[in-house]
Amino acid sequence: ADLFQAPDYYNIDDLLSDEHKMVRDAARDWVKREVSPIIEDAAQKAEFPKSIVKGLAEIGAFGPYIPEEYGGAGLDQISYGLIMQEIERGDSGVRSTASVQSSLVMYPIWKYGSEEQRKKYLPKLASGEFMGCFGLTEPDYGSNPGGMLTNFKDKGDHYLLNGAKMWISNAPFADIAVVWAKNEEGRIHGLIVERGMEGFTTPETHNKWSLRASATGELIFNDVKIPKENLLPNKSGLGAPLGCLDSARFGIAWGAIGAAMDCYDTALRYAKERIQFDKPIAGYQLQQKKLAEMITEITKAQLLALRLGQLKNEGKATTAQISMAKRNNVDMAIKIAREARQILGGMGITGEYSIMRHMMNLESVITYEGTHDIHLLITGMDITGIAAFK
Ligand code: TGC
Ligand code: FAD
Repeated sequence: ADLFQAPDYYNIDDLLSDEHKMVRDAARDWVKREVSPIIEDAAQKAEFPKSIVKGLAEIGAFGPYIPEEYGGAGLDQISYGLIMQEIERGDSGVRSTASVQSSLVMYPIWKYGSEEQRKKYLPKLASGEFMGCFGLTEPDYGSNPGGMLTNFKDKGDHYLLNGAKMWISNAPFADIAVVWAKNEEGRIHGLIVERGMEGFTTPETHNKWSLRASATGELIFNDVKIPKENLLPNKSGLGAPLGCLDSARFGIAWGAIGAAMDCYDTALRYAKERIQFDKPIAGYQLQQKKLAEMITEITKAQLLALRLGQLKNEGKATTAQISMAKRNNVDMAIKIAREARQILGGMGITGEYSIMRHMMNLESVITYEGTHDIHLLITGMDITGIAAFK
């Protein structure tokens, strides 16, 4: 892994600014130094490596595009994407932590929060002093979050929150949770719930075969008193959480490229060194087909992500365009992981190489932030004008 060469078959670097390359290279070096050496062990032990939180903050992974006045890195969307790509080259679980902190916790506080909320939370989230999580999914409402049951009642000087969220990344250690719940009229609002509030617990989800280096848990609210100033005042309705997902899905479209690059790089190197029947297996057509298709798909995914980044910078990227990139790029990465694993033969199933870990991680990535199917239906709705969800 220390010799990682990032494929750039179409000289995409020429389309990046000096700042993009600087940000990307800083993230790449940090992942090489701080993540790659420890991540296999963390995944085997099913532990989130908390020691890397400070480094994630230093490379700008917490709120890359949040303005500097709130502690963010003040970068553009392509820089955000490149940081996610480099982190996910290390591990999708680490990228999940960064995605959640940036797009699902900092973004809603920045976009939908009051000035007091921004000042109170954003700088601490940017520095990693506070870690956050995002509670949308419930046991009975995954792809269909609009049906959520979690609710809050107005009790005069506070709200009373009840319900449960499931599959929440970062939940077991998060200091704050951005939670989506319905008011008495059934309108969805975002609430900032803090660890320590009475009636709020975050049990960890065990026995995952995927994203093992990321901590996942539930959020349980049992008559939790929420101060009124913790409601996000500036947007409500399902569109509020879906707006956060647009930003997180954009980061995942880039992140998946990183996982794919690492699998390709590992498989290419192995194929050139591994001798069977007296020559390197890279010299056999069957293995070349796999490798040639991998670099083709990575290149297409890079161009899709870059164009999406340009649109996002101009404020023009649509939800459906983001869905297409998330769906295509994650599917590309999981297929490459499966092929790359085979190129390594038996060695491919061990933790000596990163491929099997990427492959298992990507099984979550293809499901969370909208499943592969849901993103297809979003494209279908966009081109036909007919929603086929229900
Ligand atoms: P629908 O009727 O289409 O929309 C409801 C309202 O929302 C508006 N809207 C949006 N607004 C802003 N941004 C968007 N992207 C929006 N998409 C829709 C829409 O205009 C409407 O507004 P209004 O004013 O008319 O009420 O909603 P629907 O219930 O039919 O659902 C559509 C569907 C299926 C696409 C949506 O529910 C969906 O995307 N489902 C997938 C759920 C999902 O992605 N969950 C992810 C949970 S978080 C997570 O997984 C984190 S993983 C950790 C990590 O990131 O690493
Ligand atoms: P379901 O919605 O029950 O889907 C099951 C199957 O049915 C899928 O194949 C789906 O594509 C299909 N399906 C559903 N509806 C339709 C339809 N209309 N037409 C055709 N097929 C359909 N959520 C958060 O809120 N915050 C988090 O931080 C978070 N982190 C996660 C971390 C991990 C490791 C995982 C695995 C999930 C996480 N999630 C999180 C939840 C994630 O977003 C959901 O798992 C996802 O949205 C799918 O919901 P579900 O698991 O309930 O599956």
